[in-house]
Amino acid sequence: MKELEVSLSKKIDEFKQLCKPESVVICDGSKGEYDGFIRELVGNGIAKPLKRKGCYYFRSDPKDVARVESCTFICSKKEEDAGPTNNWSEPMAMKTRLMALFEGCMKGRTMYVIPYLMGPESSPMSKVGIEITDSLYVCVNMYIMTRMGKAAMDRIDRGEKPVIGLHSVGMPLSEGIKDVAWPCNDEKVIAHFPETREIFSFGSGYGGNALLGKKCFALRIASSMAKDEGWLAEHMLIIGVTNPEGKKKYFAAAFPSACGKTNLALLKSQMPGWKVECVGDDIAWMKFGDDGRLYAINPENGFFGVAPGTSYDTNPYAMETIKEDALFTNVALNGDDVWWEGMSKDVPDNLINWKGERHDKFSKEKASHPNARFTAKASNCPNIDPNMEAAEGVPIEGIIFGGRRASLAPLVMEAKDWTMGTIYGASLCSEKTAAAEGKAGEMRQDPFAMIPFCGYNMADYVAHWLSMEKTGRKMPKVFTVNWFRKNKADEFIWPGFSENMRVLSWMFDSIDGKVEKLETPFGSLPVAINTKGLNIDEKSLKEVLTIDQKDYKSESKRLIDYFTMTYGDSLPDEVLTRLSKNN
Ligand code: O2Y
Ligand code: MN
Repeated sequence: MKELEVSLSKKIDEFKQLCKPESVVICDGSKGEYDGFIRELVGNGIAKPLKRKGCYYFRSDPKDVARVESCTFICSKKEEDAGPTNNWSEPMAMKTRLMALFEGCMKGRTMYVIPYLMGPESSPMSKVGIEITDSLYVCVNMYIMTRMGKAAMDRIDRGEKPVIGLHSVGMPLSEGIKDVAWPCNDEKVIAHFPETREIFSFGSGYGGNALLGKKCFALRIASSMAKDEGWLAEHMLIIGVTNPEGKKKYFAAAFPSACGKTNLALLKSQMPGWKVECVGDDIAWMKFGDDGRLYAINPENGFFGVAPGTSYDTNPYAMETIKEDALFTNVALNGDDVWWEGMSKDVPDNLINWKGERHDKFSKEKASHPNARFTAKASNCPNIDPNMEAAEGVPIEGIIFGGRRASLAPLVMEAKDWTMGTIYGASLCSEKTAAAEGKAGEMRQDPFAMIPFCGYNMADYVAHWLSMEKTGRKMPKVFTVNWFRKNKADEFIWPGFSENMRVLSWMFDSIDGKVEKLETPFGSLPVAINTKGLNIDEKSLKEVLTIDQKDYKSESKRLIDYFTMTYGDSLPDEVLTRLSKNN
């Protein structure tokens, strides 16, 4: 690796003075380096080799198991720029707090400098980042999740300015302090400075809190960049759908958590002639090209997927992806293999649960944590799209917004125009499951599935979406979907999973003007979808494909109240005017 660029090496020196590590390692992102890091993690007893080739097992501290939204801040100069749905801190006040936390926080540890690229190597839409961390677990995960090392350094050498993130687990090894397998701190802060494009993360070593390329850079900081530069950074999967004639269209889709995003991204079609290929499962960066079409790249290079619920029945491609060279965190151990709820019908004997204790298979306790994860390279995935690395990205013809609603929302509905499509995104909401915090059935509004990830004011974000429509642009068609409609007996009406291919095929044909639609003021509904070979009765099909217009009018009113209460008069007038027409 070449000498570090001057301002970057000054910054690293500054962080070194602050954090006082024992040593500094500049990562080159090579396979040899990764293998060395893994050997060190195994040698220290932090990682356990599994019988799956190249796979390793990690167990976190039980107090550090998920993203910490309450400790996540947007530190813009003006509070209104963070908006009512983000925690805000005045930048100087947050910097003062951070300097105190980071002072000496890496004592006795190594400071790793990780240069990484978000997006394909040759894409002008890709961006560089530097993560400075004291966690080797972060290093090996970043190796899988990003393009780490040379690709990023080359760009920095050519003058590209990286987004710099400082991360510490927040447990200095001062004299007499013994290290633990998963160091962390009870005090956690994940702070974003959108105006200076900086990230500081303290106290957690887990997932989105610590792998700074993901939610912190690719969504919170990137959404702010995208607003300034006229593009979109979205919490969306990207898929390519091919029909039996070999014609292909790309879709991007936003879903709140626990609504089947990875399952749709990795869908294995059972419909003759139809195929789905995956460009990305979580994040899309999208920009209009000179030809007026919207192009998307996946900034990530791997999947950080939820393990529980994943099986050969629900997601065979995910199971294939994690057969080799994957990392597993907080799942259960089954001898020298892994196990989680939903992987098999029967719970194996002699499991060790995610906390390292013997699992009583007859108890109500879960053996794996509900947020247990696998980390795997996208290139391991059998349905990875051949254009994942395309410099120009893939052309998006359809955008899908999906929620989880037991009633009201139909299986699929198409917006008449971009404004209505933007309203579909802004209205996204999800009913909580029994497993989630809060009362089951309780609704959480999650506009664009971006509530935890928007780096600025959500009202401005809606305005940014509306501003995307310009003369000469070929706007993608926008759809709303709901796989989770229930009948009076509280049973899911639609089978979901691979059967969602039928809905994708309807959207595909609708874009080509090949389907008959029922027009309503709220959107266009299918007159029919392909149900050949599907075990669903006429009444249920009708229920899931139609809407009650009276209920939809009340829903428009509810949305107006929610928008007005949350955003006051800062939401674009167009949204409320359009909704008012419909109530
Ligand atoms: O960071 C975590 O612990 C889980 S959050 C996450 C991870 C991967 C993809 N998406 C999410 C999310 O919360 O949307
Ligand atoms: Mn996500």
